[in-house]
Amino acid sequence: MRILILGGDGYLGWPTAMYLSRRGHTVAALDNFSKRRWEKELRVAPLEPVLPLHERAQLWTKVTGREIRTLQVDLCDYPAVEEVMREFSPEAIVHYGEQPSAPFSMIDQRRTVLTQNNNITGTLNILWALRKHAPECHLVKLGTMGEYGTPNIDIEEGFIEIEHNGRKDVVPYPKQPGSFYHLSKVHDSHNILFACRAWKLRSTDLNQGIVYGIETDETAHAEGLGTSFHYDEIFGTALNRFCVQAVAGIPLTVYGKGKQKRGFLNIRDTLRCIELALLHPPEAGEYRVFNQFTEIFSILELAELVKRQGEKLGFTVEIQRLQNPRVEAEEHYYNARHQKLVDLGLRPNLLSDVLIDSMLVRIRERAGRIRTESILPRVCWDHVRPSSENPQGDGARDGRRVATRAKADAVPAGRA
Ligand code: USQ
Repeated sequence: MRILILGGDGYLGWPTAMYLSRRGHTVAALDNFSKRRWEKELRVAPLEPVLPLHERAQLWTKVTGREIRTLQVDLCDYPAVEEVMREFSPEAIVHYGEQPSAPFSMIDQRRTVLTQNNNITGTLNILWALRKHAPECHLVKLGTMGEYGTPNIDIEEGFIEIEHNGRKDVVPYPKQPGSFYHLSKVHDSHNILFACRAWKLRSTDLNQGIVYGIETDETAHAEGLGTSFHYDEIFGTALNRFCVQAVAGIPLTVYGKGKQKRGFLNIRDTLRCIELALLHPPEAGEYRVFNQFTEIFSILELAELVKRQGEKLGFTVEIQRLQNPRVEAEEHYYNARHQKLVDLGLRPNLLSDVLIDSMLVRIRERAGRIRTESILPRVCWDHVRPSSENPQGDGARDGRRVATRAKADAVPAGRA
């Protein structure tokens, strides 16, 4: 298949490009490298240095003899998107090309607008370009389990049958996301559903859970093929962050009660899920949703797993419950269906002590690169901290609350 990976420079985009290239597909990896710019702006960096995309692609060719084309294109630049569609003529697109962080989207007005403009405009441009130049192409779009929020009923895969005043219908599952980032994915989902219906496009929306892990078979192929593994408060996610914190000797940052439950999956399973979606495309006009995760954990359960394994390796690991910087339910019902990818053949790599051990060992080898100052959460959902761009923060509106919060930032709510 001719497959275009959007966001090919990212944590998941680059491993996906190699994985699909190794399986004989013709792969092009596209990116505008904006995440590298945002990293500099926010003074955060991946744990391991990440070679420029074209250098990683050259290295890949050197060690495997296979080619991954690289393209620098901004998805918000419609003529450029059209040009790629015409010229590469993809049979499938894997779309990771969005601003991926919830905390980033909550920093300030500029980042909220940037996140939604960038994500929604990019996806709309792809839909229009597909309509005009590649209407048969299968769009595999990375959505998020966070689109659903944490409702007090079972979460279905995309759609739910409801009965109302004696009549029944199957409708998109209600969305109650928890950040402007997660909302951007909700808006994408609606736009894609409509484009499939109106223009007979075909798409799989993968509502993915939180991905963990540093290594895949392909990143391990040669030094220099590694991916962008983050542990900072902006781009790092729960389990990856906890492993780095354990190595750095920083108490694990559990937000609030830690009873928030989420779906998780190994980075290797992300790649397999993408492949399964590609190998089983939907019909023309079909929009389908797969919930892409393999296990549900509470945040505290994960922290406890990392603590146990870390201590076995000789680290001193404490768990610290911080005042929650987010506005979210800290204790709730959570039961989400995730059957469709299993039906297509997914055999999950479940989270094991061995996997956590191997992450901790690998992180220990790079411990000197950990920027400890980027770990504690400073972005709060319900107030803006003063910054150089916004010296007053929310202070003018509610000085007392900012003062209380600022003092509480990164201060423990209690020890678990
Ligand atoms: N959390 C902590 N401590 C931390 C980091 C996070 O307790 O140090 C908690 C958060 O409060 C939240 C949960 O862990 O309740 C998940 O947070 P996260 O930062 O690991 O993940 P999230 O912001 O939800 O976003 C990540 C990815 C995003 C993807 C999403 C899948 O950044 O791209 O869409 O996971 S999901 O969460 O299923 O929507």
